[in-house]
Amino acid sequence: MLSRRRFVRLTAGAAAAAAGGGFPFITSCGDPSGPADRVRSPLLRPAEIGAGRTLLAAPGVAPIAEGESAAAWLFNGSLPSPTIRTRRGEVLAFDLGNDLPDPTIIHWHGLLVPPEADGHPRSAIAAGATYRYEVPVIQRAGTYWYHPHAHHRTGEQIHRGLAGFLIVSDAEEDALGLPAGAQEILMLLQDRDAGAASALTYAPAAMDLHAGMLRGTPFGNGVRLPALEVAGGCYRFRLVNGSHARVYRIGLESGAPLTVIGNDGGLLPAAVDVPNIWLGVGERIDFLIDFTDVEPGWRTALRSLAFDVPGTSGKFPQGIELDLLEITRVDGAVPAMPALPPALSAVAPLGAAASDRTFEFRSSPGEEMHRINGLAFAMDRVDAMVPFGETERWVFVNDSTLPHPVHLHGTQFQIVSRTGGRGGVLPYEAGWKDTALVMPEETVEALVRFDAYRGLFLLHCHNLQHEDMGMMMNIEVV
Ligand SMILES: [Cu+2]
Repeated sequence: MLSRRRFVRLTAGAAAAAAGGGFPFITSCGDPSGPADRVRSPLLRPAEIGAGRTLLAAPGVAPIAEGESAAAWLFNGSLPSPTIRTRRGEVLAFDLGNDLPDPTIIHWHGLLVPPEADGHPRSAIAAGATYRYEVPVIQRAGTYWYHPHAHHRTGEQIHRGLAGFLIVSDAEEDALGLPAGAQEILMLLQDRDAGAASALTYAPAAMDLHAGMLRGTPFGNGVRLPALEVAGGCYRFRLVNGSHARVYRIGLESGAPLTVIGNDGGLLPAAVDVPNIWLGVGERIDFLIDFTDVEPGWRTALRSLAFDVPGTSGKFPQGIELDLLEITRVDGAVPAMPALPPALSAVAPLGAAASDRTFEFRSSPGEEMHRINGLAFAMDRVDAMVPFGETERWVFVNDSTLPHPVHLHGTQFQIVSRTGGRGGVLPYEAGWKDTALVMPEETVEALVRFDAYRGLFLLHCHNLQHEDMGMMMNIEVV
């Protein structure tokens, strides 16, 4: 339950919001291109499918706001792609069909799958072909996602609409009694151009190939400037950063804390209240907000707070303030925050590392070059051979002026230190991670152990332009 102090803080922004006038909500930043950038639309709930069926990638048309549609590339005709719900112990079985004009393949981001099901770009299928996935779900409960991973094409295919949630549940999570149904909010965060004519068109400019595509208008689940009505009580928010390059620093307009319960690899060891959350591309965050003590009509916003990053100047720089989701309390009664146990989940430390590896992420200023240890991705070159079952200490060095969200396939890792930049491991980076945000001047150390499958996996920057331009390596688990 909210303490009195928290209630006061949660409602502190209400008077200011009320004084600012009613709907439509005015964003404080973004592309000032006209009314399209101001009017909010309801956050849609993605369509859902189970763990076995067909995913057909094909051109289509999708609504991006009330009364506006855009040409898109869609899985099964949906924007965002349908949410796949599965459970530990089930089998994830899909036929991917490709009706796009380009090659594609699906990567199940965060999921432990054998290499042939991991969406390595060498597995990409041509237009008209199909690909069969059939993998046991050996995963902890958590917020995972899926998206295309064909080389040089990931940015465009995600941009045009191909990305969705993959939600895994298990008995450990069931026991917590977390908010579900209408009280579970999934939101795929992306930044785009505001207008329907350009929002889903992929045309990166030269600057975009350096910093990555940064645009001025927040979208949630494919909807421009989304809004959400909550009927009091406690809501669970599961967010994926599905943007190209945008780093979000997520907090409530009122400054009230967010109760974080999970991240990339599922539940945290313990819930933690934080004022805001850094979320790099590819990362997920899972938090609770309790609206029990606010009155109908009260309003707030989930916001990305302003922050400074050197080196990303331009029309839509990194670190601008964006109002991601307007939230309005309406009439209704739903349960308050469940009593969370002191320990949410058992996360065993990986222990002492047998060896070290260093990966230096460098983007040369003024050039469209993004490299790891000086190398650009080569489909058939193995860059590191890693022994199965052995714990290693991996050091990610960001030797550039751009954020690099570092993503590893084939396992989940544990972040143990961050030096430089933000200067420490953040409380919501505990537990299991598959993506680590490494800001400029930061060095992040992680313990890594591959103990699910042998074979070829990937380490790459999840800035989609950086990835497409070769900031990626082949990792072979032997
Ligand atoms: Cu990068």
